[in-house]
Amino acid sequence: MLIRIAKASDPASSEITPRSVYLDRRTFMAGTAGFATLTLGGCKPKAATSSGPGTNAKLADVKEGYRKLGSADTLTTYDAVTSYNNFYEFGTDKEDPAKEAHRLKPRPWTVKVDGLCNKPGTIDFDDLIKPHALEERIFRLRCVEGWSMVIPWVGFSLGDLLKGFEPQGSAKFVQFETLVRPAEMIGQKDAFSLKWPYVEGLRMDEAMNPLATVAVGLYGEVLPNQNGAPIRVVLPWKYGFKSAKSIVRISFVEKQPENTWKVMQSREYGFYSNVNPSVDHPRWSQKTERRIGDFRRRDTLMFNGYEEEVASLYAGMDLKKNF
Ligand SMILES: Nc1nc2c(c(=O)[nH]1)N[C@H]1C(S)=C(S)[C@@H](COP(=O)(O)O)O[C@H]1N2
Ligand SMILES: [Mo]
Repeated sequence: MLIRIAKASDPASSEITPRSVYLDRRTFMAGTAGFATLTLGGCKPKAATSSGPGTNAKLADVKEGYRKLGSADTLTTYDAVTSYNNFYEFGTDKEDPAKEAHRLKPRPWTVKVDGLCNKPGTIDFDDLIKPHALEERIFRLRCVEGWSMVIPWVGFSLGDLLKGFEPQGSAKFVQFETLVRPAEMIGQKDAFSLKWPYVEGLRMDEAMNPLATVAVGLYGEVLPNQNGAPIRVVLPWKYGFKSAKSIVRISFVEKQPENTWKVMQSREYGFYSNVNPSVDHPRWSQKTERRIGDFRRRDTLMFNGYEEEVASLYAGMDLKKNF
């Protein structure tokens, strides 16, 4: 079986915390860090992850993971998270992935692991996930286009996944590759779109940072196709395009790998792509952003607000040159 789906013996949805309480609880928890167990109205709320509002299968046994948010951060609605997407494999409009991604078959799914590691192979998705406890991790997502969301992902540390393949000392970077299957990904038939497969990469120490996440779900449910089913990465301190979706290959390499948007327009997109309000995109400022669901723009934060967690990765680097 895959990532454990809730059993019939689990509480019926009518017994589960109503969505309004779930969201209130999130607002209430804003500003608190770590893994504290909080209470609401004197009773312990049920696991938030048992109350996903969508129609995908629920994920069972999801623990509370990272959830440090600012006082002005509230969860973006499930509807917005799943209907306003960038996933060019399904088309270039924000509405295209939600409309077209139903063709994608996220099972069976294998991930090929190769390059500089002791345990390469082609691994079935279920076997890949099995050794890892699932956590709900709530992160801001900042797109380079100037909009942002707050998303409750379900997943685990990318570092834990990668360590299982025993990367060698010579592996300085890791590259991710997305599925190419034009019959299911109709945006791949568009000759004027990106070059396929979509590829992305990280320096090894970035990939090992505890915030680097493998996501297999959101809002307590199996990842919707439009969000990168069945497996994607989430790098919350980087612009959204670094977080490659529907991954089929992970390669350990010595040299800095290519990444799709840099290949397309190297003047506009770099390899590091850390959220940085003081480095403008050539065609637009990165100083502010619009949180989907909000009216006003807000200031963009250095490293998307995760400076404390990741700044040391870039000590001594000129982030204006290495954007
Ligand atoms: N394979 C692939 N991954 C991708 C993209 C894409 O077009 N193809 N778009 C990226 C961009 S630009 C963003 S902002 C995020 C959006 O993730 P979401 O739709 O789940 O919010 O996915 C990223 N991952
Ligand atoms: Mo993006």
